[in-house]
Amino acid sequence: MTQILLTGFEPFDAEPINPSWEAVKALAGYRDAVTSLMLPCTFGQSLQVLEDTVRALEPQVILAVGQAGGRRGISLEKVAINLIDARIPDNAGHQPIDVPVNPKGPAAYFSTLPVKRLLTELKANRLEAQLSFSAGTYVCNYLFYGACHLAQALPWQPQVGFVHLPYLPQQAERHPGSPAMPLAQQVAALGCLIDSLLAGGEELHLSAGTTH
Ligand code: PCA
Repeated sequence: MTQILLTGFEPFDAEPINPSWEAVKALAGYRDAVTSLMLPCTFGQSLQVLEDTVRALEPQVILAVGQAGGRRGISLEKVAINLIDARIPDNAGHQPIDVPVNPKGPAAYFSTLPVKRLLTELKANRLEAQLSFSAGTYVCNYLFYGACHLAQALPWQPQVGFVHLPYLPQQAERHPGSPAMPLAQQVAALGCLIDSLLAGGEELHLSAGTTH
């Protein structure tokens, strides 16, 4: 049975809530495949907790999720870069600037999930979504890069992907002009991604113009 490790982050940046953990929590045990894990929004510790869990659980898929306030719809991240450039301190008060995630690692990793196929499935379910070519330079990109670096060195080579979620409606009220998506839709989107990962299938090599 395929095991999927689904991670979300604790709230950060003075928000009382993080949609990633709210949605990930709602999917614990989904299709007997999902293990939900909350990660601290800190450099260092977030990746350590992920690595410990991956080694214990040996999942075939690591799907990490985070909040991207201000974005519209679901962002399927294609690229993790080897750079930390923190806009604000993390939840432990650390704010690294211009340092690599891993000094010995490559400049970037690509997601090993079939992101274009996943995008077409989200759209077929009338869920607003797009590919993204930047997961930022904060804790989410750090975790995504670290998970990719870890996975390629593990004997069973789990697939790794990252999804950014927009604000929930109650958060957007405090950020005028920011798009929002109800929690039920965010949960449905992650459920749709898990269903299609469990169903399997190859990546679709459509042009970006077709999938955007
Ligand atoms: N979003 C932040 C870190 C935690 C989260 O949910 C980011 O995009 O880096």
